[in-house]
Amino acid sequence: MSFHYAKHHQAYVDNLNKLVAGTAWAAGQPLEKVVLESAGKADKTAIFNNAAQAWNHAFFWRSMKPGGGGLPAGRLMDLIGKSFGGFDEFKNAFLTAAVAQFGSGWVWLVYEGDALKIVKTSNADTPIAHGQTALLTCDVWEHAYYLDYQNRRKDFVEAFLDHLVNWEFAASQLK
Ligand code: MN3
Repeated sequence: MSFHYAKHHQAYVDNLNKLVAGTAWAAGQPLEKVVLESAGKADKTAIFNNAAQAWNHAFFWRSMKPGGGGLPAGRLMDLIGKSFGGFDEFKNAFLTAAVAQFGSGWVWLVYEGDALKIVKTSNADTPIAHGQTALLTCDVWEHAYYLDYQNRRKDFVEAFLDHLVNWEFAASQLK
């Protein structure tokens, strides 16, 4: 995690700062605004990739806490029951999506249309560029797990769900 935070996340932030320097629309603007204004624009791909990766990583760190895991509570647990049929079903669906993401990307729990969904995004893509409210994410790029888990992506995502997930943070993102 320290390598991931200090090297990978830092590189996206440094690259983004270089790319937006001197641009009136992006320099000094909120990160989410830069992500939304560069999404889907062919002439802004490099800025989108670095801005979205900076946003996704910041969200990933907030999706975890020391001694996390366990079960969500309250409205979030109710929504998990309604949307997936139960917590175990949610967990299986999240793990399946994480393993199924081909190549680099992210697995997310999102809130859309009064239901929860699990979505995968490729590379830097992010649910906020698709009008979805992100509640939780796990980075499934190889750099996220290879130092500790080598090829065992599923073991990494299981450890994330069992020991790291910050359900209070996820609940706080519900609107
Ligand atoms: Mn990463």
